[in-house]
Amino acid sequence: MKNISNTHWKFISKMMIVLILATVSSTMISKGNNEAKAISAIESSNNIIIPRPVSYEKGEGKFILTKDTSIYIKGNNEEETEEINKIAELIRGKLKSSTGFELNIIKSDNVPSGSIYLTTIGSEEAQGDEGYKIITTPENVKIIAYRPEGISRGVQTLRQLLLADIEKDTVVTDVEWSIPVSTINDKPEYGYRGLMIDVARHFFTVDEVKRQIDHASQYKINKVHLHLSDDQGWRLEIKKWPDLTNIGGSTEVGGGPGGYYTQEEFKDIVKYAAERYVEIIPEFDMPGHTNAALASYGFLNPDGKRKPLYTGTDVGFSSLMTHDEKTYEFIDDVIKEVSEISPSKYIHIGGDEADSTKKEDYDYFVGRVSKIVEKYGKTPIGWDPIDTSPEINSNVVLQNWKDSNEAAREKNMKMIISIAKKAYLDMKYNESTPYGLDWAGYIPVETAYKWDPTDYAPKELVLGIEAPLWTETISDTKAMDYMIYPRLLGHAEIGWTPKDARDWNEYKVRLEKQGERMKNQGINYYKDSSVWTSEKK
Ligand code: TNX
Repeated sequence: MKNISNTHWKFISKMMIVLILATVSSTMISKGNNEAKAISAIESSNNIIIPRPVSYEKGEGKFILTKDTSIYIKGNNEEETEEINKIAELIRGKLKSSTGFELNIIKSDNVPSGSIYLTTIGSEEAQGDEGYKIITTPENVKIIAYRPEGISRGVQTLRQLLLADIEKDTVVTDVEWSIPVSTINDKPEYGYRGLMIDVARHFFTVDEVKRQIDHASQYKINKVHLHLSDDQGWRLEIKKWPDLTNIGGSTEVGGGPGGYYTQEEFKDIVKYAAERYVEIIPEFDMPGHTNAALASYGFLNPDGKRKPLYTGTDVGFSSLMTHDEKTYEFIDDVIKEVSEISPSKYIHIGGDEADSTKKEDYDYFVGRVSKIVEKYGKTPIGWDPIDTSPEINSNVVLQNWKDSNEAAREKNMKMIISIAKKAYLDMKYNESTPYGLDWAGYIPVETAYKWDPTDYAPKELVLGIEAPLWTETISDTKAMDYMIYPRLLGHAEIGWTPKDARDWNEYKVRLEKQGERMKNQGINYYKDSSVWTSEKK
């Protein structure tokens, strides 16, 4: 100390003051910058894209799509180019119905002015499987992604950059099909963004399911979970046990004719979904929710006799026999057949509301069935309380619909968040909704938007989200649309867009603009009055 002179001290303390001031003011400046950034982000998000992209920067000018526009495609290898070709064909078809243009698809990276270019060349691994970039200049629109899947997600965004008329299925003339000059950089927060359709309570045809896949995929939903069996119906052909569908598939809630998918039809749904980069996840609900199976085969019942078919809406009254090897042989046959025709890595085994199965029997049963699924190379998914079985470990994924998932947390099980009071599409919007149930409360559009999976589970365990449509009260496309839309757009955004980038007031504006698009696609969405005022319908 004694070596430091007075002047030195003065110098040092002056420097410290300068340093402190500099730190304080730079924090203030950067705070100011952040605020400015936030505002400019809102201004520049004068797009209507749902789910909201990670970044959207608007420039000056526009790209105009004309009858002479071509779609150029090129992957890193022949196989990728072929895959991109399929995406190009899909978007060409979509654009054709409203523009009337028959765009050429050309396999080349020598891209002239006036064309669209879809490519994986020069992309970055950090974009992941689903990330993409859309660079629009007056000369070109380029979608670049690390994987063709990312290009497919980008193409869905591209649709939303064009006029809502683009969604019409009749040719619209006298409009300019332009895309604003802009750069979009985007990738999802979660890899699992699902819609569940209960085709057991009411049966829906292959075309009805495809239509829902098509509509959901435009909002980047990438999993469609089919609830294929319940008390009221068994909906997938199992060749070894044909009465499952002959008898178990022959009715539905209310006593209608029901129906089922042959294995060929199921494969057709899977293929249709895969072209849109949507994975079909099959579910057979067990050990409860099994009356349709019990009605099909006597050997599944303690007295050896078939149960009567059921067309009501009660839950919790049926159970498979959990200590009978015939049950497990039967389940093995079912899982074997479905694993052969379903490319998904997942098979959902249900596990909910097994109120007629003793807890210890339930625990044993779900453990055995999970092992069967694993034997066929698949990952089991189950509804809570599957996580509470000591036989269940982190190889199993929990689909969490009630609030509790402590056991899953303790075991480090991955989770899909489907909390009923937020994510259920069969809950009424309000007391005047003509369809749906209300046991988990009313779910207006705002409630369906204002939640996050991390409200229910630690982020590192969350695979993503899923919105289930149970169909006790839903029997046709009109009702299905009404309950799914517009709430699914909110869930899709929760799965895709980071929490910090989401805000109801800003979302509401984008959602309102999506109304015209949904209408042009013939989607019978619920026109929530907090979003669509009467003249904006
Ligand atoms: C509970 S959610 C069920 C379904 C019903 C639904 C009706 C779940 C795993 N089980 O069986 O269809 O409520 O909202």
